[in-house]
Amino acid sequence: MIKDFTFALIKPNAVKHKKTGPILAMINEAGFRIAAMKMIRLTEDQARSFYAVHRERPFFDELISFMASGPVVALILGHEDAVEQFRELIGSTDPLEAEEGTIRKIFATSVQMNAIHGSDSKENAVKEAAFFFSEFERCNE
Ligand code: DAT
Ligand code: MG
Repeated sequence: MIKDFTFALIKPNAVKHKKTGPILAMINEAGFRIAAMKMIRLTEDQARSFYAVHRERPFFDELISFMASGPVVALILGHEDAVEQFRELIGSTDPLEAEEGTIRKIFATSVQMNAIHGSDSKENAVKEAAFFFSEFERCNE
């Protein structure tokens, strides 16, 4: 089984605006290995489960309808220190605060529509990857 990995989700705004390819190119160029990938449209219930930790936040309902508004691309990405390295590649949650050259700086259109999700811990990477992928759907080569 792949040991050091993170989970990523290219969000509906980026998929809709044909940024999947450019974002995948940045991920590959940064040295991440794609171990699993699929395009899927989340139901609102699935989006609510995925973002359950934020259910008390004022932006939760809007976040859920956005995440269920169109297809997303789910990814398991292998790399040394995958979680930390990937959070660096995507940049801060708010694109106005994201560093130059990061995925969110380039592709986010707002805090909510910030183009991509990246797990915030190893524990959450394991949980989020299991939410989207069975073992059979992962390429561990
Ligand atoms: P991150 O995606 O950087 O881990 P988070 O876990 O704090 O950020 O929030 C999850 C998502 O919720 C984030 O990608 C976009 C949305 N969000 C966060 N803060 C927000 C805010 N102040 N207004 C609207 N949406 C927000
Ligand atoms: Mg988060």
